[in-house]
Amino acid sequence: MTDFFPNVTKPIAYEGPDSDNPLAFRWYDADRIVAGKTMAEHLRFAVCYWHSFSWDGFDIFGAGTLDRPWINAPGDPIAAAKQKMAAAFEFFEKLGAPFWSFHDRDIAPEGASFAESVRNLAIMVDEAQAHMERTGRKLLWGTANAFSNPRYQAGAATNPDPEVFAYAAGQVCAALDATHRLGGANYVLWGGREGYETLLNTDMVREQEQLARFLTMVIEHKKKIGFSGTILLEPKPFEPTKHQYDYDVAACHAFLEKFDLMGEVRTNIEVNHATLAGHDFAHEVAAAFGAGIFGSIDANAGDDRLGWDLDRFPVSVEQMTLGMYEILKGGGFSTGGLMFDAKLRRQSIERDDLFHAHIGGMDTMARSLLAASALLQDGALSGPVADRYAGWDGDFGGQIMKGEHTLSGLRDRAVAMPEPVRASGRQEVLENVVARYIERIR
Ligand code: XUL
Ligand code: CO
Repeated sequence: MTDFFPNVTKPIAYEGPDSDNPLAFRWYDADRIVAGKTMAEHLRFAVCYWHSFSWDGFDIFGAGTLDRPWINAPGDPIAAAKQKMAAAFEFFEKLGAPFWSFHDRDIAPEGASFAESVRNLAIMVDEAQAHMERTGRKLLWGTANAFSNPRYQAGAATNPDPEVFAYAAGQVCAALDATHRLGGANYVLWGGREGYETLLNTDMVREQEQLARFLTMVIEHKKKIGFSGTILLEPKPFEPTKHQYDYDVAACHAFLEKFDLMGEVRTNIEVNHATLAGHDFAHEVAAAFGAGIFGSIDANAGDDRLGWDLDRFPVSVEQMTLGMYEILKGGGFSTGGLMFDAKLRRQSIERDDLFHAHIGGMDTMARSLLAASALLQDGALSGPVADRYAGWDGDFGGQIMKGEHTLSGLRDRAVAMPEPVRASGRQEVLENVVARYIERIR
């Protein structure tokens, strides 16, 4: 057992809201029962490999800043990858998050050829399997990095060159096989560079047809190998390309409907991607449940002023309560969970900062779960919403929806009727209700 985190000598424990211990949970109490399930069962926390273990703090303006001795550790690339994995599993275990997630290239170095990359991945999947058996950690999802290598400069599935499509297909096949071997609960396809910069060089209709063909092949392969996890698309409106095809949940829904892929694929909603698309997090969750394609969550956040993907750990209980409320209302997670696709600020250079970030994120989500669950159980919001639509449950509203009235019939009726009576939308009352539930969490 390695000791990359010597300051954390025992697993992070729940100590309650009055604790001042920075290395303890104040709200996340894994075994506490909330609405019939433990907090751990509701929240299904996962740590991501890439931001936490493969990123040293570099940005487009400068080199890495973070103390990450497991990155580029001495020895050959496989020995270095094994050191990194040892650090990751030491962290997962000490934090007490039950799940993790990875891209193929996070855990295994890309080789000089495709065949070597596949061999590297197989070695590291064996290594991961041993760590998972030893520590009891589980895989929330795996994915392929089909966007970093220059070969993917013009996309993977949506590349104008079928040779690149074929290479990406091979890579995703290997990553899906790896996810299956590790018992992954889901497999994610985030668009990466599946989008475009300018219509001057792009055939958008053709590229989306290619994307559908690719996804169809992924589904076929999933069935062929007997992978029982869920295939998830992760919407994002832009970055890295100017126009990403999987813009938001609505765009993914239209895409799945158009190419007859409904029922096979769901969505992995990232909070910061929702806000970049001009939506609230809660909106995207509600849209996904409405369309029957809710899958999982990347639990990070942006910044009110900055219009790029900041991947901050979640700190706003209000924002997350509204999202958790929609998740619980929709029935909660099945194969999905809350995955911290979140990274530290570049000046948070100490290894222990990784613990502080995750503890804060897990406590924020646990508090949000408690508030959301109480709101739901008391019908604090559903009651007023039902009242607001009561007319549609009555005889007249029911007749309209059953198609028993025509446009001209309603015109004749309007001629004979007084002006409809308006009712208050009561938004501020309801905002105060939410605030009260958050204040009262214990
Ligand atoms: C990129 C992003 C990815 C996906 C996995 O914005 O969120 O990390 O979650 O490829
Ligand atoms: Co993400």
